[in-house]
Amino acid sequence: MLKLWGRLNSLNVQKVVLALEEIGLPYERIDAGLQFGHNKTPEYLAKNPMGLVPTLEEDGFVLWESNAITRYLCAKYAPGTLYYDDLRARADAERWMDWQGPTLNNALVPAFYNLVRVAEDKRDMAAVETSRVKTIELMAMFDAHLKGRDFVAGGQFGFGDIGMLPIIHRWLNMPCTLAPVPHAQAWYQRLMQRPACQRVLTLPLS
Ligand SMILES: N[C@@H](CCC(=O)N[C@@H](CS)C(=O)NCC(=O)O)C(=O)O
Repeated sequence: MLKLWGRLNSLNVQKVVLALEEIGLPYERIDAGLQFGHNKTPEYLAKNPMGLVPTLEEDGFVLWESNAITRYLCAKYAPGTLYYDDLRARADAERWMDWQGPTLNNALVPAFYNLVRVAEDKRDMAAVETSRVKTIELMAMFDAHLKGRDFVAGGQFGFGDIGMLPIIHRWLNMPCTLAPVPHAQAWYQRLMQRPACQRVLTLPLS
């Protein structure tokens, strides 16, 4: 059986769980990271030298990096559906997915961390504001991309949507003032009709 290490409040873990749930694969998820620990033990580091979550193991094959795991699962278990046959659709989705981590998430982290994980009297509100403004700017780019598209790669739901949903869920539920993103909002509502998305994105931000 597939084994996945990672806590469910991590957006990188959420991507992989969404892929597993959308595909309908049986898997075991073991809580790891932050309050659960385990990710710095020698046993875990032997699988994932970064000591981060998620990590997937499939019959002795170990993979880390959430985007790589998500794409691997979709390519292996959902070719032609979650894993687009069309090379341009695939590249388009990969682009947004790869932009999400180093660009969008890096912009969002200071606001998320301070507003969600830091006690009110210890928050760096200047960092929150810089982060909020930068994320709004980046979200406008994703919103413009979704204009006239039902899904990230066009007309077909696939791994690009899975890769983007957790961070958009986080942003749209942030306790701060957001700018309107009507196309991203409509896409988010469309995805949240899906039973797998409803099952995975249930926890409040933490
Ligand atoms: N690029 C990596 C980033 C992994 C990462 O930063 N994971 C975070 C959670 S989102 C983590 O493990 N943090 C330490 C912890 O949870 O203890 C990926 O996409 O898998």
